[in-house]
Amino acid sequence: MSHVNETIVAIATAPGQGAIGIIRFSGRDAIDVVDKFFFGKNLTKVPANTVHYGKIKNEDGQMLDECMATVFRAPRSYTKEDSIELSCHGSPYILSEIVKLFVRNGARMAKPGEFTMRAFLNGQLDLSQAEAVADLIAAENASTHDLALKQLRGGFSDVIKALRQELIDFSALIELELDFGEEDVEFADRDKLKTLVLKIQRVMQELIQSFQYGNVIKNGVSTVIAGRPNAGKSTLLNALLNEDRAIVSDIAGTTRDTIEESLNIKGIRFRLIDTAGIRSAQDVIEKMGVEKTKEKINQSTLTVYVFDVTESKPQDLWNDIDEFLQVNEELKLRGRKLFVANKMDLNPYTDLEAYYKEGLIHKDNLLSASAINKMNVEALKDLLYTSIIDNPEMLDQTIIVNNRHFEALHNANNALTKVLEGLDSGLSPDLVAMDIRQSLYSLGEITGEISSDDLLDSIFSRFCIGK
Ligand SMILES: Nc1nc2c(ncn2[C@@H]2O[C@H](COP(=O)(O)OP(=O)(O)OP(=O)(O)O)[C@@H](O)[C@H]2O)c(=O)[nH]1
Ligand SMILES: [Mg+2]
Repeated sequence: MSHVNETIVAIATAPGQGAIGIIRFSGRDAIDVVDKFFFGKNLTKVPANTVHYGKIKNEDGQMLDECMATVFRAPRSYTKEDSIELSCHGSPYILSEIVKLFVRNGARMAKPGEFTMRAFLNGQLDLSQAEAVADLIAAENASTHDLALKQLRGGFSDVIKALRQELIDFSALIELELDFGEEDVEFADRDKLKTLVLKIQRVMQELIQSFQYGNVIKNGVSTVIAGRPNAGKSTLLNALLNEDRAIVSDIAGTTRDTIEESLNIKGIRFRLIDTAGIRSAQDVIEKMGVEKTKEKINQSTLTVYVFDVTESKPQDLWNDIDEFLQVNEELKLRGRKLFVANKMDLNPYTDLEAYYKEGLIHKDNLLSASAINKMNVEALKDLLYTSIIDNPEMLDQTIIVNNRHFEALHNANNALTKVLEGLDSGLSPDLVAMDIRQSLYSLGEITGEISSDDLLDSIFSRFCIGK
């Protein structure tokens, strides 16, 4: 049959952007055809069923992409012919450029189902198996259609997704080893797999830790910014957010109501609440405003009390604290108080230690700053962060963890530990694959992209057909 002599080529992965795109080649000369433009090992000399890194360069020597080439030799391939699968980066543009390069140089585009047809013609599949492949293709389309992913709030979900995808790719390689049964092949690099698992576990542990602090990722740490009128509270809020969110003016009483904005510091979300200035109330309306701010302070996990060093002497600050922060034994244990000595640019020689007060204000919770110049704003962020991370007593008052996520994190972590143990003790690939699947499942629960089709899609799009 003449067509069997031709090398066919097709993009085997689903159309569109993806992490990896696979180009598949089959035919008597497939390995020679690819090798001419593959710069790495000489593919015509490598053993069957091995994977090799290399660069694809076009006729002008211009690099198109870095790829992994999986080399299969007849009859041990899907089509029973010599075959190559090039795993490239998943850009549709790059993939089509590479296919065009090979079509100009010895291959031709495969017709729909042609890989499967060759497998059938070469006796690899019987007809019912060929039909099953067709069914799988249909199923794949339906499931990709349903792939609407729920998202976690906060920045971790993308990280988990990317790591999970890497794990899926490994899993697919291990599943492929299983397909080769008794033959001793290793497509999945065990060392790389280990490194990946450890990397995922590190992220898991960070997450577990942050979830222990009351699901702060989702709900945020309520942080009230309080102080006298004109102290620079709104200026500080803007500096923390790095944008002009609150109106700032030299008129005392600029901020009338509370303003709330969220700020992410190293993965923990802080709900910053800018309040109206408080001072010894002169009239009823003002008294009401003061009460409102006090209430906010009582409900918050953290309070950042801002004072103007040019206006407030130490005794003024201490009086304010007595009056507004209601420091008593009970409250001291509840919300944590941080103090910001603001407008240091106007009074750079301010003696900060003069403001210290036993058990209340000390070097660990008093920070000098110039909000207007953003001086020490980063240090304040660090202080906010450590206030949460280093204070287990904060646990009591933060909102309960999201149990489902917490459980999923633990399950994923445990499954990953099993994967590591399995790898170390040389466990058979099918058992390692099982533990990986369990980890994938738990990871998927966290990001909401749980779908048993994932694995299937990945294996299928890589190994079954090039459309
Ligand atoms: N020199 C100097 N001026 C500042 C600093 N921070 C704020 N200001 C000025 O102080 C004035 C009051 O600032 P705001 O941020 O509006 O103060 P506030 O505490 O929000 O005031 P209210 O909302 O009225 O309670 C404005 O003119 C700011 O430009 C600072 O670090 N240095
Ligand atoms: Mg203000």
